[in-house]
Order: sequence, then C-alpha cells, then structure tokens
Amino acid sequence: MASPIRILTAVPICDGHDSAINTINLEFIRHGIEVIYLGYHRSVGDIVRAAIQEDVRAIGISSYNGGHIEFFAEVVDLLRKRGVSDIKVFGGGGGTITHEDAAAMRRKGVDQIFFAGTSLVEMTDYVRKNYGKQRMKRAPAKSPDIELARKLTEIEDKYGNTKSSMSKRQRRKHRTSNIEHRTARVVGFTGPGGAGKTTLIDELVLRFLNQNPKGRIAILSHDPSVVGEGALLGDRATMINSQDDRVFMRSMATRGQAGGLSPATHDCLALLAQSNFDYVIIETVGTGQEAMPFRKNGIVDLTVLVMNPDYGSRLQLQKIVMLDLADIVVVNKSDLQRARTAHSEIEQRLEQNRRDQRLIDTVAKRHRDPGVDRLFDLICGSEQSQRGKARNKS
Ligand code: B12
Ligand SMILES: Nc1nc2c(ncn2[C@@H]2O[C@H](COP(=O)(O)OP(=O)(O)OP(=O)(O)O)[C@@H](O)[C@H]2O)c(=O)[nH]1
Ligand SMILES: [Mg+2]
Repeated sequence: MASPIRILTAVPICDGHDSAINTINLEFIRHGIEVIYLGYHRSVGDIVRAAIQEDVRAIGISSYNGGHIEFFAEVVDLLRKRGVSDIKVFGGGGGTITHEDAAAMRRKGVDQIFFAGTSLVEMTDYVRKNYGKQRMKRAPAKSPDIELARKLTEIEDKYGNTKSSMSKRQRRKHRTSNIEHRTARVVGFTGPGGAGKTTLIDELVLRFLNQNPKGRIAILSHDPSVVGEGALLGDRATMINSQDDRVFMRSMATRGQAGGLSPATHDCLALLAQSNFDYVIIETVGTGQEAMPFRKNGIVDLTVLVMNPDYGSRLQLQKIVMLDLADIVVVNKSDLQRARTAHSEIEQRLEQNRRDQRLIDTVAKRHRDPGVDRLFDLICGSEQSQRGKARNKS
C-alpha cells in the first residue's frame, strides 16, 4: 500500500483570509491526502523551513492580499536556493489573482493557480495526479535537516508500504532498536484533545531557545488520520515560537493505529534521539482514558500528562490510566473556573499512587506564565539533568 501524499498549506504574511484554505484542507484530507497546515500570516522563510522539515511533495498557498506574484516567486526561489526544488508550489486566491498574473507566476516556477469557480474535486484530482507519483531520484541533501527529513520519510514509507502485510512480530523486528548514540533527552506529552499540549510545548520551546543560544530541539507531533486515510496535521499552526531554524518539527498522522501514535513513531523517535538535538519532544494525539502511549517503547525519558480542568468528576479521574504513569501532571487552563477543584481532586488521586509525581498548574496561552516557568525548570532544570545523568550511568 502506497503512503499518503503529504502537502503543506499556508496563507501568506499580512493575510488573514483562511476560510478558503480551511475548506480546501478538509476536501484534501477526505480524499486521502495528509495536509500539514501552517496557518495564516506566514512568511516565506517559515513556509520553506516547514516544507523541508516535513519533506512534503508540494506547498499549496492561498493568497488574497494582492502580493501573490512576488510571494509565490520568493517561495519558489528559496526552495531552489535550499536545494529542494523538487518540492512544488501551487495555489489560488479567488478573484485577486488574474489570468495574466497566473501566467507570470507560472513563468517564475509556480506549477498551477486555481481560479474562482474551480471545483474542489478538480483541485484534489490535480494533487493526486501531479504529486502522487513516486519521486524521481532526488538531488543529494544540501543540509543535515534535509537529510534528516528524508530519512523520516523513508521510515514512514517503510511502514506505509508494509502495514497491511507485516505481522506484529515482523514489525517489532523491523524496528530501529539501536539508540546507543542518543544525544537527546526525550520528553513525551499526552492528554485529552484540546487540553493545550501544543500551546504548552510552544511556550516551553520559547524558554529553551532563550536559555540555550546554540541549542536545538526537535518536536514529533501526532494528529489522527481520518476515514479515507488523510489527516489534518495542524499543530504547526499553533506553534508560533517554534518557527525557528533551531527547531526541527515533524508532523505525523496515526495512519490507522489506535493509542495516540503512528506505526512509525518508535523508529522516527529513535532517529531524532540520535540526531544532535538537546531535547526531543513528542506530542501524542488527543487521548482517551485508557491510553498509555509511552509505556512500551522505552525511548521516552520523562512523561507529561496535560489535563483540562473540565474532565468531569472524581470518578473520571479514577479511570485515567496515565495518571498512574505520568512523571508530571499539568492542570492547564488554570484560568478557568474549575481549575482549583481540578487541582485538589487530581492531587488526592496522585497521593494514592505513592510515587514521586509532580503536579503543576499552568496557563499555557498566557505569556510568561509562572506555572509554565516551573514546568520548564522541572523538565530542563538541574533536577532533571541530575536524574538524567544518573539514569545514563546506570
Ligand atoms: C470572505 C472574505 C473576507 C473574510 C475572510 C474570512 C476568512 N477567515 O477567510 C473577512 C470578512 C474577514 C475579510 C476581511 C478582509 N478582506 Co476580504 N474577502 C473575502 C472574499 C469575499 C471571499 C474570499 C474567499 O474566502 N472566497 C472563498 C473561496 C473558497 O473561493 P475563491 O476565493 O474563489 O477561491 C477559489 C480558488 O482560487 C481556489 N483557491 C483559493 N485558495 C487556494 C489555495 C489552494 C492551495 C488551492 C489549491 C486553491 C485555492 O479555491 C476556490 C475554488 O473555487 C473576497 C472577495 C473575493 N471574491 O475573493 C474578499 C477580499 C479578498 N478581501 C479583501 C479585503 C480588502 C479585505 C480586508 C482588508 C477588508 C478590510 N478593509 O478590513 C480584510 C482583511 C482581513 C485579513 N486579516 O487579511 C479584498 C482584497 C483586495 C486585494 N487583495 O486587492 C477582496 C478581494 C474583496 C474586494 N474585492 O475588495 N474578507
Ligand atoms: N483558556 C485557556 N485556553 C488555552 C490554554 N492553553 C491553550 N488554550 C487553548 O486551547 C485550545 C487548544 O490548544 P492546543 O494547544 O491546540 O491543544 P492540544 O492539546 O494540543 O490539542 P490537540 O493536539 O488537538 O489534542 C486553543 O484554542 C488554545 O488557545 C490556557 O491555558 N487557557
Ligand atoms: Mg496539539
């Protein structure tokens, strides 16, 4: 079975017209395409960096601000400069892009422009026909990030192509188990959908970048595949601080696997853990009560469960398996009314475990939140470095 087509979509800088691209994204994913959505008001540099890290087949840009001729051309030029001109550019923008403009854009290297009135089916067919074929032999990677991105694609494709035919045992054998040369500390974030995992990670990344002027961090983020096997990989749209050359982010779809991760996660994580990052952060999809995504694979050093204060009642807390397993439990959205009650109920629940678990309240969407500072210290501070060193020695 061939892997799904992966494309990146975005709206240019100084443009907030995201309604069209949201509709188009949905249509693409319904037809089996994996869409990494970068959001609106995005610069050329951010778009090209994301396209490289995600190793997409093409970039779809939706532009209404009038600057389309220059903007599309700059994206094509930067892709060329970075040595990845096999990543193609296409897009649209209703009545703002004229036929003459489109002809000029094509001359500058843009593949295709879609005009007002084009049906969604036509656009989906175009993507499948033009970006669905096996890639030709690729030019050698011009940077370590390009090389890493391509290796991650190879791993994903390996699982994509063999998913239906490989038994569990074969898959285990297939796994990259050699992680002796790991350089990174791996931190796993999980929790219910919408609890604020991505917002929190982005705030932690900001603190990391400020504290370590030369440090690098990787993020492996998961979103669910939908029926039809496409996926909207939307965490990048929330990640503002993580749009930085010192952050390598990769979005993965679960591709039919339950439990919050993808069949290829273990191998991708193993590769990232030995690729010269200081930290590798992994975010699961929004999980349910029974989920324990990090228990078996053994690469994750520290697990963080991010809770929403609106989980229900004490009874629901008894059923959340990760409350027994997480090293750190975060009550995010502490600005909400129920947060105080949530804190004390979860505190009591954790006391029953008699383990050294930490409970922290955060407001991830607030800048300079003291709770997020505390979480950062726990994860990246001296306490964890000492624990990490002790673990590495043993
Ligand atoms: C809806 C709309 C809004 C909404 C936006 C809601 C949102 N979140 O997107 C609101 C009301 C908020 C808005 C605000 C503004 N808008 Co407005 N808006 C429009 C409008 C009416 C429709 C755009 C749209 O979504 N169409 C629906 C899509 C699905 O259809 P389509 O555009 O025809 O696109 C087709 C193809 O091009 C293709 N396509 C489009 N994108 C992509 C991408 C890919 C990858 C692919 C494959 C295909 C594709 O898909 C469609 C297929 O049929 C246009 C007018 C117009 N006719 O374009 C003005 C328009 C774009 N807006 C305009 C302006 C000026 C503004 C404001 C500056 C107004 C103001 N003074 O405040 C603000 C700026 C907002 C901002 N932050 O950027 C101008 C832009 C003029 C220009 N560039 O020279 C326009 C053209 C209206 C006009 N005639 O003056 N706007
Ligand atoms: N009130 C409040 N809202 C927050 C806070 N943190 C995040 N949010 C909002 O919660 C919504 C979901 O945030 P995300 O960071 O995308 O949540 P997530 O857990 O990564 O979501 P999934 O990946 O879809 O499971 C967004 O609208 C955020 O702005 C917070 O501390 N307080
Ligand atoms: Mg998220």
